[in-house]
Amino acid sequence: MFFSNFAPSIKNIQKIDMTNRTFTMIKPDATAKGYTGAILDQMIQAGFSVKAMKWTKLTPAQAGQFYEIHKERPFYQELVDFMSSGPIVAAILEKENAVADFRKLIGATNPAQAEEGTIRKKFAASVGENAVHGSDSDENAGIEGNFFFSNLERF
Ligand code: FUP
Repeated sequence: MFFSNFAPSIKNIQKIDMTNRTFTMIKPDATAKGYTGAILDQMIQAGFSVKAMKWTKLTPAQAGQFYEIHKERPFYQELVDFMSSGPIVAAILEKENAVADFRKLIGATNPAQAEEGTIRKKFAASVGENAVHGSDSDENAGIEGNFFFSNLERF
């Protein structure tokens, strides 16, 4: 019974199209301030649906691996320390044109430059502690989603 439910879907899951999906994290500053519910609500109100979600905390090694692309940047260590400092919510979200629309919804990396009404404008304190992450390409959305979720944790 168990296997008859799962066996056909294994092939389908491998073929999941990430074109309409993005990956997000609600970062430690926002979870600590109690903004998790309000941020998730804004994402859902904007038309994104949740395909995977977990409440977790990154080790410094895991945060370092996730942000490997920024390894040579001056803010890397600070970023790793911050991202491993408290719990986060990681999620895969689905919507047509997900990556671009989500970047628009969260606003500029620096909340001081973010447009009115965006998640970072409303909930972020600074460029470092900027409340949320959003993937910057379909390819990275796939990589980042795979970093957090197995095929049995996404639907
Ligand atoms: P974004 O794609 O908007 O999340 O921004 P980046 O990929 O450029 O940066 C990733 C994270 O590094 C940011 F969310 C916060 C951190 N960062 C800093 O702390 N200082 C900077 O000057 C730039 C980025």
